[in-house]
Amino acid sequence: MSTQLKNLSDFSHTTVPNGANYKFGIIVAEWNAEITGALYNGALKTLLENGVKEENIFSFPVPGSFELTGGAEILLNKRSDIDAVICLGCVIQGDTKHFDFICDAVAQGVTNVGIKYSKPVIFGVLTTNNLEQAQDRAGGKHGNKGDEAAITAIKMVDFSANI
Ligand code: DLZ
Repeated sequence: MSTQLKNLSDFSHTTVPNGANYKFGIIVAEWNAEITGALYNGALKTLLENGVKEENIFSFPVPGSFELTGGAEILLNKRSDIDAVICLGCVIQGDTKHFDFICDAVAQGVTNVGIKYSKPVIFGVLTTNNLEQAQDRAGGKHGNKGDEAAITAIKMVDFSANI
């Protein structure tokens, strides 16, 4: 296979690789559980639909989105056989600066864990102004970002395996 990109438009919607040979962790925040539960169901269904074996999916809850980084770090530290971790959460803007601190921390934290272990750690966290925007992205009119997170995880694991 050539390693040269021809035209980026050729690569914008590449097919999803088969996930049968890979193991995935899913860490889900309990805050805004109605939303994160929908993200989780979407991610799980998408992994299974793309060949990932049920016994190769390891799912764990954490209290809030802030804990997603710690959860991913602990999981990859204890389970070196896991190929990628999908972090799912929903942070909804409130009256205080809490939103900004949590969003910044989890985005940076997820990035850092991925770099530390050289494995895909996927940012499947909704950061919305209100509940309606979150519902729209958790199975509503803008799709389910849990599905997208799962597809990203499979693509990145396959990228890592074949580079
Ligand atoms: C405290 C808090 C607040 C106010 N809002 C959210 C939120 O919208 N989404 C979310 O996932 N978590 C929230 N949390 C909890 C924090 O993520 C975290 O669990 C606590 O600050 C304890 O570290």
